[in-house]
Amino acid sequence: MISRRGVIKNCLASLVAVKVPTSAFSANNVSRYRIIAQKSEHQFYEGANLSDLFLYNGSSPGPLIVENKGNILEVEFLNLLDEPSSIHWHGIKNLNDMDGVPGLTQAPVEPGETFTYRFPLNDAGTFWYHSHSQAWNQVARGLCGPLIVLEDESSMSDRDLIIAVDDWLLDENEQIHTASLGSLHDWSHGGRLGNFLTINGKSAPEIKIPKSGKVHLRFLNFANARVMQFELNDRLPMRIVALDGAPCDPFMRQRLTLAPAQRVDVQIDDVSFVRELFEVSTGEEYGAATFVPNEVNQKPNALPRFVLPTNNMLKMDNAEVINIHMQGGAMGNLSSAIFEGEQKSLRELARSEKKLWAFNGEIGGYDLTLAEVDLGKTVVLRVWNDTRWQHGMHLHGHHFWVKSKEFGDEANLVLRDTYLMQPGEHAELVFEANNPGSWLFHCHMLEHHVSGMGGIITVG
Ligand SMILES: [Cu+2]
Repeated sequence: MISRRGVIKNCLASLVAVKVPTSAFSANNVSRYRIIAQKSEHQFYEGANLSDLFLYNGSSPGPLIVENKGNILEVEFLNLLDEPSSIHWHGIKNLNDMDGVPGLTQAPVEPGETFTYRFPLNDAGTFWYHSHSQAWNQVARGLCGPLIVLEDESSMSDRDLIIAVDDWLLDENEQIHTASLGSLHDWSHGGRLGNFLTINGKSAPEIKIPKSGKVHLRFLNFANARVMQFELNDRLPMRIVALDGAPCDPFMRQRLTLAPAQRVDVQIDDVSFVRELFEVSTGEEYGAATFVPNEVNQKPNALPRFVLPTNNMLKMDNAEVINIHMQGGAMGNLSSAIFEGEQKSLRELARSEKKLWAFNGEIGGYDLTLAEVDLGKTVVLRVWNDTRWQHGMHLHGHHFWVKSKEFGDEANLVLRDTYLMQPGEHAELVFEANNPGSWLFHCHMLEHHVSGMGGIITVG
């Protein structure tokens, strides 16, 4: 790895707007950006103390990247933290060596070092990027941002809005509650749950919307572990048009559920009555944001275009079935598991290794291979959540089909990259193994992943 520390540090002052003009470099629609991870201060609301966070380019969330399908995204990532980092491009069916998982797909990006991510954007949709290095710590401190790929528009319409939600665990001075980072209680229960909700980096912000007509809302959940639920005022209906960046057959709901890392795109036919957004997962209506009609925003009703996937009939004959029995955590039925080749009691694993969760009796890690499958095979991940906790299961490098029960009891066949499983649920995640490499399959409650809930599927 080549260090360009000296060069980069000299340019720091000019790095606020990250996009390097493409015209200066342009070749085959390569869009170049520079993203810097660094300690930064951020104000969550007017009058608040400045919070010390880890941020990309000093902003929370990280800078919005909007690109067009077919472009090549090139990001020079500079790590100015005191610890290694990396960027994972969540939901992108990426080249394996650009997937950003240190220890699996690349070396960690050490302090002061750079790494250049370069990959094609083959699918339009709502994606995001985040640290995949000590993610339970670095994402909790703010290292995440939205990545939007448009089907054909040259830029995002004023009717196309980002609703990036996050929850933070803050102390009374609005600082990250660091004493609880790494809490074994959180790791063995529902993960790190915050006490402070933000939308687009702010507490209860005002979001400008057009006075009338259609809008497209892109919800993204950047939280470490909290499953959120949202409603509009008067429970106005929302048309769900895409999940995790993948277009779906539209369906109407009054309430959205978003597990960590999930995205839901909704459209509203007449925004005239939309005034407030509530987070309702606790059973109470928490005012998450207010919508303010904007005089100048009177563009035509053009919404981003989505093209429905056509390959929803995967050939199931000769499909490779991979059974994944998830166990562990508090109040679970896992008494012992294999860790680094040795069978140990869960009590000992918890105490000495901070490992708490297992797949098929084995504590997960980058050395746990769940399966090796041939390129082009249809794969069925037959997953059983045999724990007392919800888990948001994420597959890298692919989307999968799942009969989702996330939006009501009636199963709904959808394409996702992260699926929220209920305690006791059995699910089949079906995908075509068409992207070669070593891919993580893990829980996106980041505390569950670090404590054992993850393994590798090798394609090729
Ligand atoms: Cu989990």
